[in-house]
Amino acid sequence: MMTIDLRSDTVTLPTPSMREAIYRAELGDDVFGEDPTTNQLEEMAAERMGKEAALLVASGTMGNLVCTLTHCRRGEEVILGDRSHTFLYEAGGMSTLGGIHPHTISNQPDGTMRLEDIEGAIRGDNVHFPQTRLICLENTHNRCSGSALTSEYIDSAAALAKEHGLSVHLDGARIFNAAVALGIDVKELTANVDSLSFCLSKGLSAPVGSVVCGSSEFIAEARRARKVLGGGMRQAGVIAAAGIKALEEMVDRLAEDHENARRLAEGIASITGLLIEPARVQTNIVYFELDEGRMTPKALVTELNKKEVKLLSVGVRRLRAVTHYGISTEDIDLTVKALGEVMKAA
Ligand code: TLP
Repeated sequence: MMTIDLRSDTVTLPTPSMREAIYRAELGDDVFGEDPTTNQLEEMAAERMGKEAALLVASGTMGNLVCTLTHCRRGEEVILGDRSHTFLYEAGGMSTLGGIHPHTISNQPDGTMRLEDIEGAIRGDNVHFPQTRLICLENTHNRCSGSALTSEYIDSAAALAKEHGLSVHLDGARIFNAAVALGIDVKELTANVDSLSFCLSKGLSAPVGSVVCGSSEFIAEARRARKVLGGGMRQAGVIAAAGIKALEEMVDRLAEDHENARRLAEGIASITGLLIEPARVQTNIVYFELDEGRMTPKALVTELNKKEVKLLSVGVRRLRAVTHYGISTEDIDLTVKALGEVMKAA
């Protein structure tokens, strides 16, 4: 029996066509700018995102950090959501390595930050304050049910930033999930941000890599920041080759993952002792809670493991399941069945 691994879309393995492309990739030294496959991926990514240039980096974490270091100097401040991945799960990179001050404001359940909260957080010209430089958005918003931020919201946050002379960075780790869920071209979500980073290695199934996009001038500086972080890779084409296939072949199928996530959410809603609002599930991330007084999420995870289903426990009562390439409708039904059995026995 195959394990149904719903811990994350990061567990996806490269597709056969990616493996073939990796094998056949034309290679060179990318630190000299001579890896043709990396150059091709970067051009393709920039074009897809409607930006002048792009840069391949090792991970989403590195992408966000490279961008933050490029936008801000030591002692400057970034406004970001209190449930953002950058604030919660990137080891405090901006302060550890950049001396950059994170200023968190509340994320709303739909992943946005209220514009009035952002405006209220922007520092005035006063010697006591760090200087605000950057606003970070996240789309889809991982901790906020994988919700998709609309282009209208992003554009209004960007207009506010512009009014105050600030830049906007978008953590677009799952930006294609947002575009597919909203039924729009991804460019509509990126048009007014100054930089963005998106992941090849999540729902798009490539084994490694993220891409940072922005103006040519920004990317030239970002290249230096990547080098500082030890991220200048040599025959990076072995990574880029899979990334090209990810962009060519894996974007449209994300709709399947969204359908499976909705099916899972509805299944969970039918199980006594599990709490979920299925309407919140717009993309491939499903959060749900255990009713009070029931087993702990860790115990639930252990029991499910015995039935070859893997989920992530992410809080006192909260769990997460993420759908992805390789997970079928049948797997979802088996997961709902396993959850029902475990809850019945609890
Ligand atoms: N998210 C991972 C874990 O770190 C939680 C996951 O399984 O969801 N931005 C967002 C919105 C992310 O969800 C992630 C990874 C990243 C950035 C970082 O990407 P990597 O793991 O490539 O450094």
